[in-house]
Amino acid sequence: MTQNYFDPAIELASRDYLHALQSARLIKMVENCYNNVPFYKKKFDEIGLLPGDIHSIDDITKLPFTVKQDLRDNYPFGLFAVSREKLQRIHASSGTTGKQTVVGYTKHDIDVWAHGAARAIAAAGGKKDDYIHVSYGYGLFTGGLGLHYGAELLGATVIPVSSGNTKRQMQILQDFGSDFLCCTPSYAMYIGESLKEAGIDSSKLPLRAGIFGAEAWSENMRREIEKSLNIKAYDIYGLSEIAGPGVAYECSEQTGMHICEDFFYPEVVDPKTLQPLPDGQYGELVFTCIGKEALPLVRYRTRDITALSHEKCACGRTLVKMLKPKGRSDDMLIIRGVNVFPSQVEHVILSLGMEPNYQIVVDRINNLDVMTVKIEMSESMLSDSVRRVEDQENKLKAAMHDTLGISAKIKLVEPHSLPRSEGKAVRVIDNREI
Ligand code: DLL
Repeated sequence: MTQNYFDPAIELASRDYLHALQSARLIKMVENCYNNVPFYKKKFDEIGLLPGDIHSIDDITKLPFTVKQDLRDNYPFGLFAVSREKLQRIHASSGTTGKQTVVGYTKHDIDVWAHGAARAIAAAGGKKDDYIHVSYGYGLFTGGLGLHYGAELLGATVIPVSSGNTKRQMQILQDFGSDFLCCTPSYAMYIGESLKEAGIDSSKLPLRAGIFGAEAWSENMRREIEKSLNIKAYDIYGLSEIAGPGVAYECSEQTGMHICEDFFYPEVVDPKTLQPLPDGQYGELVFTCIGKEALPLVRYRTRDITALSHEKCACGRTLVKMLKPKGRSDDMLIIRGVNVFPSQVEHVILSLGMEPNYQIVVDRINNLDVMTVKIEMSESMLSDSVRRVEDQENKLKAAMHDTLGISAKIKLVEPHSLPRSEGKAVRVIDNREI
């Protein structure tokens, strides 16, 4: 397969070259933090660290961690390292609890971010003559504008549809002949479902590929999307604190996402001991923004659970890969003392041939946690006998118990009765008051 690179000098660079680049950038970044962000000066002073103590990227573990609460405590602009006239854009995270986290970009930072997104589109096979249909939300959320700037930098044609109004999305897919669809995987599923309902044959559309991220999704879900939209589905990762979509992206191999480690230096640490973990071991992903001006975060704990791989990739890229995130440490539910990730529940549902339209409801009844998984039946199941539906419920119950180690109530519900999402899906309703 032909490989597509946007920045071959970086994407194919030797590890020695990357090490030197990362070292030089880390030294500069630490100076910037010390001189321009009082929060970091105080943190460094507290542990007796001077910028001169950092000689290379190998010294990264001397630096303290930053967490989301630090951004909240310094809301809205307290961690910015540049004055107002240098700021070009503000975004904010889509967090559902507490104050939103506000992030800022200089012109240079927007360019850095656009490079990540352009690399992602190119790695998925996007070219200058492609129509890139962007259905991520535009606004404070980084999805829409992130892919938009990436597509423009690549030289492709952007169709900035934004999210919502699925009928219009379908019309544009047909009439404009979009080549690439960019949205959350749950919205891609919904668009696929809506096309089918409208009697539109997706194999007749020019659509070739999709770039889906902003939430965890499984390999099974990838297969579902690829089938229903008749495309190749690529993963893209990012978070507003670090830049936005394009911090990491999948190549033709689809075996993990290459990290733009020339700008965002990754580590995976044990969430309890905070000690770095070797390749292949799952832990919490941590980023240091070695190439950004306005918000140079030091060892930012993302809460995302993944593992790194430096194995040679068949696509030729030397950039380290992060494996598909398993979820977030703060998405993890603790049910009767057992750790449960929504992604595990999704895996069970898909492995039994059902579609990933589900919702997890957790209640506390008589001091006991009760987990109910509502799953939509397919249209064809509706005509099944009660016996067959019960059989399927029992199979799901047994498989949930095997995978999660705890029992769950299973409730098969009517097709289309659970809410659909145009952005990130809401999978969990936790009614416990803890
Ligand atoms: O979701 C940025 C983005 C937009 C990424 C469009 C990809 C595509 P935030 O709203 O700040 O930014 O949310 C960041 O979303 O820490 C992860 O928990 C999750 N996330 C993002 N991409 C993926 C992915 C955007 N590919 C948070 N797989 C992150 C799993 C993802 N989780």
